[in-house]
Amino acid sequence: GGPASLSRFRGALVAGVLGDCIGGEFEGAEEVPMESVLQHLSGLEDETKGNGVLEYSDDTAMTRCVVQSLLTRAGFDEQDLARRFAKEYSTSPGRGYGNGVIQVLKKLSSSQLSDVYQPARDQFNGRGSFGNGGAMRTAPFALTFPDRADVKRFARLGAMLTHSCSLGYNGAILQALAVHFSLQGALDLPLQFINSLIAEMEEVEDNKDARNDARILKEAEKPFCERLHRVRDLMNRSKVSIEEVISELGNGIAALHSVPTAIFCVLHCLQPREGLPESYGGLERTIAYSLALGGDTDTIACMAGAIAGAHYGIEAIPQSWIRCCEGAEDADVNAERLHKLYHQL
Ligand code: 8NA
Ligand code: MG
Ligand code: MG
Repeated sequence: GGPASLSRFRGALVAGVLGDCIGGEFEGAEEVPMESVLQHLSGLEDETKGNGVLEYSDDTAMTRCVVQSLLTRAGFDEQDLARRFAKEYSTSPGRGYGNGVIQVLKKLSSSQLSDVYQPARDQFNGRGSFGNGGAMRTAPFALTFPDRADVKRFARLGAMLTHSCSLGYNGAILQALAVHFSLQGALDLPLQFINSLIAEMEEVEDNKDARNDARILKEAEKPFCERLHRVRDLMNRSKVSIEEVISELGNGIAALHSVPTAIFCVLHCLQPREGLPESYGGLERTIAYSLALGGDTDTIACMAGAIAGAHYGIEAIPQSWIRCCEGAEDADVNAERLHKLYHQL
């Protein structure tokens, strides 16, 4: 479809869920042979499976809160979103949340909270979390607001409810921007796509808080820009090993070690690659490749899935995969609602 078509919205929201559900199998594994990935994926085509046998985790649980809040409030409402996060956690605490964020979610349930951003600020001795929990749930902002300034502003605020370190919320901005550009068809020109992201992040990281956090954590002056330059170097090379991707970009739970990685997965899989089945389309390649990196596989595949889904559209997603994943049908229905809201705003 054309820019911001319904197919792209459905692709983005559904493929994000699939990445989470399918990636859960390998979460935290140090090494994941591609053979195991392909075996896991071909198991999904087995007709006896289906009906949501693969459960979603915190990534999708929180994304669903963002979607419901944006739809119900027809825009961003931090009080409403904070309430939804807290309620979701108290209803299903076993979805695999990060160790730190659980404290925030418990505090957000308190009725006498005057500032919903305060619990996040208190994390890690006042430094805030740099985990990828803000980035993993950020795609709906790109699917709600057509204006790029709004995408950036609300992705940041949405992440800051749990992640007050700039390396956490700037990762959420980067992920939202990647979905935003992909939705416009920008992945048709991959080099322009990565250059646009770098240009945007140059601005986002050009402030005192970001520089201060980067210095304390001994990162480059503009950490996400530096990583995006590495992504551009890697994507211009004809051959890249999994080991190099992991050592250059990372596969961990920090936003800095996973958002640029997810973006690389999408770019790398725009074309057929050795080791991936020829029968696979780009979206299948992206999910498979993300899992083969190991580490925080559900979250990296969730983020890569959302970006890739916005590019390839819903038609690129195998029906059998959708049937296997809890929450995929819901995501499809909600994508249509977001598409309507987006074209109203
Ligand atoms: P978070 O805010 O608890 O951060 C995750 C972890 O990052 C923390 O538990 C800390 O270990 C570390 N961390 C973050 N900020 C700091 C800091 N300033 N100083 C020191 N350490 C810090 O939770 P989140 O929502 O960001 O976490 C998201 C990830 O955790 C997702 O991958 C999600 O799926 C989940 N998860 C991951 C794994 C895994 O093995 N990769 C397992 C279970 C859950
Ligand atoms: Mg998870
Ligand atoms: Mg994870």
